Amino acid sequence: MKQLVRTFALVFVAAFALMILTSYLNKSQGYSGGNTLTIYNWGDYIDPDLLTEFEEETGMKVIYQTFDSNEAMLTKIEQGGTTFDVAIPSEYAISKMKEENLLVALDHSKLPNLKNIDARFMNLSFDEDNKFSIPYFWGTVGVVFNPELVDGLTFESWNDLWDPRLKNQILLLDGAREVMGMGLNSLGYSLNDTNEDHLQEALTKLSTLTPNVRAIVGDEIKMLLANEEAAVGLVWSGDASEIMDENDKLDYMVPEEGSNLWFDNMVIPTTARNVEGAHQFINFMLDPDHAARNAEYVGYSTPNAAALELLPEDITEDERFYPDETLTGKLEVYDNLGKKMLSHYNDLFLEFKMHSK
Ligand code: SPD
Repeated sequence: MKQLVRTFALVFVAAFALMILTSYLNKSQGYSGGNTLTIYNWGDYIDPDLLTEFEEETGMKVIYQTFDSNEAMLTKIEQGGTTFDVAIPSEYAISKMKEENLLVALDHSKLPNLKNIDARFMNLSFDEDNKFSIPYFWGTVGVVFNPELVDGLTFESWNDLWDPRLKNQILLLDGAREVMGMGLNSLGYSLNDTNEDHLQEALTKLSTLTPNVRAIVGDEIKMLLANEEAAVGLVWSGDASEIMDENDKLDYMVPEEGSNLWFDNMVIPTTARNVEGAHQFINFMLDPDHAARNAEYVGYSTPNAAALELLPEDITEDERFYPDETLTGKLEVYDNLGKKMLSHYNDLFLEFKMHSK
């Protein structure tokens, strides 16, 4: 009898340990299902109160994971073994995911709040008819600078960043397309250029920037610039807006040669376990009040026309963050350059990073 009780206790303990381990692995690897919803988003890109409200409203449990580049997000989803229900990639990554059949076609009848999105952000070339993706935030790539720390320098051109007075004063966001794009644009080339001579020229030009580069960093770029640890940063517009909220001495500009106009959209990857819940979440984020609060919290520009009505005018009328179509018309959206060329851009960026150390 004692032996039986001991065996039973052992089996019980083993089963309990297995349950805890499985639940830990599921959470850390992005597995979901049942009444959970797993969201995969950029870091610092949602008001956490909205996640709590969504859980309270729907009874679903949200598992939330973050990434810091489209490339990292793509690799993780492509390699499988995860069950992200919602992800928020940028346009060229969406185009690549479509090509690789990694996206679920959306049921628009479950997204009544889609009517709130400004027509300007719908039916874009990377996803016509928004069959697979729904606008979340949009913006530009540009330069944030602290006029008090730049020795009278003004910024109009990408080439201003090469001024020797900026020695060790520039922080760069850690993005292959953004940094390579800056090199290409500074030479007058397109940020979608695939000509090998132009790419090598851009790399050589970027390597001459290294004396001015203090560091290549992730989301901490906001804190470093707001705390005046460096004078200049290559950033996404929404990060600039957040930095300038923290420190109003700073300013943001988009260089005259041109730059990137980007769109981050919500998608449902084919690995989703909770497609119904994913639609509910997307519709929740499209609600004007939720979208406005999210935009105010993260500092990025909302494509939600009804949410714009709820935001203060000093936000919506700031043309640095809500540029009109005359400016955006001059900017370039990243093309999906294909697997080989995207990985070549990454390799060139890695080479530049090695020079910058
Ligand atoms: N910290 C949130 C960053 C989100 C930026 N997305 C921009 C992507 C541009 N390709």
